[in-house]
Amino acid sequence: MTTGPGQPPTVDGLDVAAFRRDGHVSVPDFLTDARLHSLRGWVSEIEAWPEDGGGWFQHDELGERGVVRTRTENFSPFHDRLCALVTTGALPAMAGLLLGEPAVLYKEKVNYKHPGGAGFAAHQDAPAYPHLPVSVSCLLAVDDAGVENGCLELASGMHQRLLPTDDDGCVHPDVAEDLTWDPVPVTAGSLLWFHSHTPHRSAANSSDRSRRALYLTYNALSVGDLREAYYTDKRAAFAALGGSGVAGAQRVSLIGHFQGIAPPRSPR
Ligand SMILES: O=C(O)CCC(=O)C(=O)O
Repeated sequence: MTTGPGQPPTVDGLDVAAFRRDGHVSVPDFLTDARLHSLRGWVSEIEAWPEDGGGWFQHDELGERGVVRTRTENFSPFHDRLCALVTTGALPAMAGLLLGEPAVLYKEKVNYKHPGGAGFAAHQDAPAYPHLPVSVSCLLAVDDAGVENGCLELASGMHQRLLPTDDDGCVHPDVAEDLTWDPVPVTAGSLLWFHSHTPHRSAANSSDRSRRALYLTYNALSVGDLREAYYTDKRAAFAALGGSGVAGAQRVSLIGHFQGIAPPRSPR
């Protein structure tokens, strides 16, 4: 880590000043090829975990090509290697620099966005993370992400406040329409950090290539270690919905930003 008078700290290519200005910052080539290869293996393992494993969340969607996995959440207690990657070393250190104080993991997920997988409506993460005033999230790209397979699109410099929302907790469509959206392609093994108030959205995957990404959310440790509280509350909210999905729109979060369709329920 380096610091200079009046300068924000930097670590391994993390441009803290750019993050403060834009509400997001990329770190290209964070993983070596060998580490990326390992990560891809671990992600394939957790994608194949059964629906009901006693702790993690699996969410699926019904796409044009049938039922595909959309998201796995809360995987770190059940996968030692992924747990080490997301809770020790460079990633929490970078989160700490962006937050300005030591950081702790709040939640973790993989979004798979397989071919035909749906996109996400414009939203800020803060309304979906009710225990926290502010957090930072890290997208760790498992595959190259571009416009054709539904990379993130961000509105830069709009992370100072919460924007008006619709009934789903997403940025109100009238407001979203007036924002300037930039696609942010990332290469596999790279990072894209963004603030919990940075508006973002993404399109469906219209390509033949999956667009898998880890999303790791950290908060200031001084606010508390709230991971258990988040997952307890998410489990209760989903139980109240009657499962991970309701007929029609699929629900993967405390807000209704996901634009995919819930698969038909299998009879019990
Ligand atoms: O994976 C994407 O395309 C967007 C994900 C996202 O914004 C979210 O999960 O909150």
